[in-house]
Amino acid sequence: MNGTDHCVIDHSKMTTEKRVIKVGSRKSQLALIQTNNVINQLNKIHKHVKFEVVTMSTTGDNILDRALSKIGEKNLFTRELEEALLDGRVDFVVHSLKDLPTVLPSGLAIGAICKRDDPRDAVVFHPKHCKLQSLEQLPDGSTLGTSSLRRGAQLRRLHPKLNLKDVRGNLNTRLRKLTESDDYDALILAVAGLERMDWHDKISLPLDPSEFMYAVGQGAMAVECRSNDDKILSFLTEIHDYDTILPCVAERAFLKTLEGGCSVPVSVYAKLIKGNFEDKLTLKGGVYSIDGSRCVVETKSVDINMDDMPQNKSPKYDGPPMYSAVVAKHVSQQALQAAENLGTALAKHVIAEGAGKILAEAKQQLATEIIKDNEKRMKDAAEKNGVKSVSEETRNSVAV
Ligand code: DPM
Repeated sequence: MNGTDHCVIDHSKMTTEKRVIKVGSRKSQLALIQTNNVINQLNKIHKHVKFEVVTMSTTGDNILDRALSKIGEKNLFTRELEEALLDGRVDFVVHSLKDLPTVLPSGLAIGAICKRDDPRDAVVFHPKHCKLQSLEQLPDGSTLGTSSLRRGAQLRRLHPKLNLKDVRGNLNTRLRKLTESDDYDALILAVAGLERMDWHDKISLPLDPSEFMYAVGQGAMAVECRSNDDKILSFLTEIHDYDTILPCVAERAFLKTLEGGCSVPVSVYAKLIKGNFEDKLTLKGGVYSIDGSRCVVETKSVDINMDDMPQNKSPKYDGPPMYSAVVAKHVSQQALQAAENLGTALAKHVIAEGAGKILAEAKQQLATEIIKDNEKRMKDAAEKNGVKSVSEETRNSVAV
């Protein structure tokens, strides 16, 4: 078990009321910025509440030498925090929605999705290319840093003359690797992460999502809590953003139906267009082979009737109604259902168009790579340092 650090942050001037809410967070600078951002939003509404941030490392933070997709587990950045939620050490946890698996452990829910920030991906050029204005202007054979299968597949399709190279670590580490070495000509990163770090000036070129689609949930921060914790759920309502919830529920239903985790070559582009009487939700979704040579991309829309009122229909199980793990009691349940159905229908459509086979092959390819990778690592470790390193390696891959 990792050590946890406690620090009490009194975000309110008034300390008369004793209520303390414990908030779990990863330790990275971006994770803490996101956690404090949510706390600040809540503090504006609930002035007398005190928040205590409990930080911990997750598997994803500890394994830094492999692409996420090669670690072979789904809840890399969330598991340790979810354990803390389930045993009551924390009351809620702030995540990037895109790092939250579509199926959460039983007893947990997404209690809020904050207003979405810019969901686009962006190119961050090496300083030596600072004058360039498009990826086409890079010399053939230039190297792009990304460990995302989704980014990789789209880049291979759009820019076949560029090379790809894995890059891992938090944002600070990645940007250091870009600027302090000659290994990469550019990185592809999410605009939202860079902006939250106040690194607007590092964004060389945001990518148009109608050409380069983003990841499910990208750009939105989410709050995970216990699904039966009514107090926390209603406490979070004010920051739970209608315009963001519906696209994100549709996106997550798409990914869930495809049975994809966070590390599959699946991309989306969603839009909610508000009307006087009806909103229109449109979802475009893509599934790619890892080499980018094949893909299925389709679009579907649904009208969402604003007259539908929130309902407290009692579902089959004990907890609140959930749509792709999201609980939103203040939003029309029919609207949420329509969004979820849209994602599911789009997934079924792309599967019928051949996406199921593409994904199954991608997963098979990944599984083979994981096994090969692990065997090589075990062998290397044994050769280098003898038995001690092998046991260390086993411990790292099993218990971190
Ligand atoms: C997930 C992916 C990546 C993160 C895969 C993907 C990017 C990994 C990489 C699921 N999580 O996007 O296809 O490029 O090697 C992550 C970032 C943010 C949340 C950083 C980033 C910040 C933006 C946000 C890592 N998770 O994508 O540049 O809140 O959406």
